[in-house]
Amino acid sequence: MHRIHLDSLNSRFGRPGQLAFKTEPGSVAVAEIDNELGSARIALQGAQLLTWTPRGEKPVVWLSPHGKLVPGKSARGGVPVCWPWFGPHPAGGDFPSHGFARTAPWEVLDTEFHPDGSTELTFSLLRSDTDSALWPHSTPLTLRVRIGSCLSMELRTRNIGAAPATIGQALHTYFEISDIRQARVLGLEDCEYLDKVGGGRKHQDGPVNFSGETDRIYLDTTAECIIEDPGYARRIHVTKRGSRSTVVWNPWIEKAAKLGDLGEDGYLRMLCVESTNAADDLVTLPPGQEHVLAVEYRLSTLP
Ligand code: TA6
Repeated sequence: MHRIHLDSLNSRFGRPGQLAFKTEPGSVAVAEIDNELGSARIALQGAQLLTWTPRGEKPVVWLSPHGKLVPGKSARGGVPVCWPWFGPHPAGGDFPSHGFARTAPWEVLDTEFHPDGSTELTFSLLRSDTDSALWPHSTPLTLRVRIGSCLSMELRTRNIGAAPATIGQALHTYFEISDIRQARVLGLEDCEYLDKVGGGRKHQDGPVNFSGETDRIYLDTTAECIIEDPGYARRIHVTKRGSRSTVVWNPWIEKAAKLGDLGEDGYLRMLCVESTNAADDLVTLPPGQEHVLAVEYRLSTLP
């Protein structure tokens, strides 16, 4: 990113001691937030939140130590914004998996420094001719992120075109945990899910435990999910709005080795619980309508 652009970002939106925009050589610009309630880093590429650590806590959003930030590739970890489709494109071909928003440039629209000490940034996706070929719709996309003792995000799609637009999307969040073998996810009991590893549609009996590659789209659920982490003696609460599907993913050993960017035993330290509009939960937006996919993450202690 050009020095001038960085200087302009800092003069327009920065606040000494709370919000600064920086970039590593040959990398992308990153907003660094540090307030009394917590800290976070958000890349302007993909408006990808990279890390979030509430004050006095261990990081809650995981970032691979090997997931370098390079132009055109989303970092392994954080919160990739999957849009306007989730997973492989229905038409297949050379459409990028999980859409193009997570690797596209975004701009900062606004910042707000709240009286409670939290910091809020709003980003807007910059469209290009290449992605317009992939996505021939006029659907401005913004992401609002509020960094405090909780983390909240709102992904807003507006259809200003003349035709309906059907979107799939996800806030594809990697949570940091002490050990996947001890962790479990509550809130999805008795849900049906699409098993992307073993195939088929299955029923969830009890909490979700992990003993191998796990890649599931839970259907027709608006439930709060709770990640229980005995090693860190904490729960991570994942609440959502505007979503009726939740994805739970851990690559385990072999898939992690194939991906090659989770680091040594990285799979042990991460767990994706993704608030999505996926599978039979796609959103069809008539002209003039908008849709918000929103999440909030917070901690509580696990006795
Ligand atoms: O959300 C789970 C998933 O769809 C997995 O199947 C796996 O592909 C993961 O996303 C990561 O995808 P990525 O394209 O970021 O490597």
